[in-house]
Amino acid sequence: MSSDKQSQPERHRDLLWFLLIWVVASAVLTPLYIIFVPLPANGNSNDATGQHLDNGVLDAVAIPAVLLVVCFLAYAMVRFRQTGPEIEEGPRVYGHRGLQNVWIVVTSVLVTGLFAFGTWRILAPGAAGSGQGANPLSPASTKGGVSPLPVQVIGQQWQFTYRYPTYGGLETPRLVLPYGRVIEFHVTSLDVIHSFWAYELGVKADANPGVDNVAYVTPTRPGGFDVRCAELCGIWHGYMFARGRVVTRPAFERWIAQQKRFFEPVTHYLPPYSDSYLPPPLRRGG
Ligand SMILES: [Cu+2]
Repeated sequence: MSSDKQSQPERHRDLLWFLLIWVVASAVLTPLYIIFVPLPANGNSNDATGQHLDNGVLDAVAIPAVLLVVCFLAYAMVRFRQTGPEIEEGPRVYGHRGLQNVWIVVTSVLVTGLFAFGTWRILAPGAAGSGQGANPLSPASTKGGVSPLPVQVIGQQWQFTYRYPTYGGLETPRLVLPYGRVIEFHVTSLDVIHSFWAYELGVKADANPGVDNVAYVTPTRPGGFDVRCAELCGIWHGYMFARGRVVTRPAFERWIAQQKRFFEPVTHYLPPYSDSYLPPPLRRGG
């Protein structure tokens, strides 16, 4: 049936059916997607939980918009399919004031809303805009006056090592963190560009030589997490991964004491703790 033969009530019925299908599909599929496609592991840290919220908000806006297009195409293909031997062209449409107004208002509200949400999320305490990065614009917020635990992440071809400046500048190839405390990562590199990516904690920070890149995270429960390099850094980049652990505070103190004993014979060969280190000349692209 071609739509120029449709009466006004028929058109309204089609519109109502289409809207009903779209609303039901959105109401069912949007929560299913948000619940079953979580990115990254929700609940492991304040960052991971925040990213889960951000993804959820974006999904809640994007999925109904995609379904609007898909449902419209599907409805038109089923409802207005022509079966006869002769294909009739439908009537031409020359704009529709009401529809245009709805389109402008809805898209403006969506974009303005996402802009406001994004601005709030980037300036909120602990968010990407508060005290993080190589040259932070705003000071970091510290919770309840407890000072953060600084942990330096040093990238080099092809592994990460970690220094704990408040524990005598101890350097170790393993990353262990206490939970419930603000961790202040200082990410840098000894040679080429790397990227420190602690997936389950929701942390990803560039590791560049000569740069002190700050990233905060508060692990919120014990467990393991993957550490990967997320920046192509040479032939063994793909093997630059390790496993980190989040543990209780007493377990963390025991681990630190054990690491200090283990590395004690070599610790005095290390340079003093610094924001960044100058690599030997041969490793500066030599
Ligand atoms: Cu790499």
